[in-house]
Amino acid sequence: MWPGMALSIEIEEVLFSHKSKYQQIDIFQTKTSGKMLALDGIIQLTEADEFAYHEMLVHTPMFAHPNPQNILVIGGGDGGVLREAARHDAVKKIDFCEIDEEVIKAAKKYLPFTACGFDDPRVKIHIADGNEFLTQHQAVYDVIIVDSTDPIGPGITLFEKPFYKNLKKGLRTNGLIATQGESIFLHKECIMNLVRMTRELFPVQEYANILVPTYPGGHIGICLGSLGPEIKEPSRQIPKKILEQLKYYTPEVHKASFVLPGFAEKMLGSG
Ligand code: SPM
Repeated sequence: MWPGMALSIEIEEVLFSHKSKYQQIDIFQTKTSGKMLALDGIIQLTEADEFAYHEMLVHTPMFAHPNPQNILVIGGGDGGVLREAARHDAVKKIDFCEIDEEVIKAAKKYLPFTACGFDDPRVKIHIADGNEFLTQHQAVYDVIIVDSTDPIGPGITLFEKPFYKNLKKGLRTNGLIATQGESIFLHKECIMNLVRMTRELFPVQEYANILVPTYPGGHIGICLGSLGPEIKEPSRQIPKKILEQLKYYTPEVHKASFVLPGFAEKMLGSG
């Protein structure tokens, strides 16, 4: 995924190591970044900076939507996205679809800081393939959030057009999607493809950038599509109760995350 580059994080202890039906799952105690989850050797989160990714992937689409009630989360068995989505009082139901039950089990045991939303009464867990799940759930959701791994291994179909078509079909009027959007420096082809697919399907499409030091390149993006609401600004006041709980997302950061460096703006300008 990033030829010629490596990211090293000093490990103090291996807490969990297991090969599931789908992937190698490892949880480490790091020296300076707290606990860390890796899937197939790729860092998914560290305790030190997971808030940046999870807050932005969730609150950007959730605050762009005027009244998000029915939510679907695909992937993200660590529970970080669920934790953030559950902060919204408007939410009535969260379907959580994860292919690998073993990730959920390991997160509940070793990553309680992300795996804290599974018992919320609004959450229904589905152990299933996200794409197949969507074929049976059409016109249901206000916001769909895809917290995928990279486009290798079990997550590969989540970067393909049939999946994006199904995401659109899963939405109600005025619905939005937000998907893991890789790195503007490291994955140009992949991002251009994501943006092109989203633009072909959605009247509104945007790409946001987030600072996350423990992802390669120190950043990661979100690809967003909307059937109606504008995305680049929150559509409503952010409740004080939520703002006080957050460490990265603010209404100003929401807007600023869409201001991309010149080369990326040019790259994505025409899709
Ligand atoms: N809930 C955490 C799961 C994280 N999902 C995204 C992981 C992406 C890992 N690769 C990042 C590469 C960025 N250039």
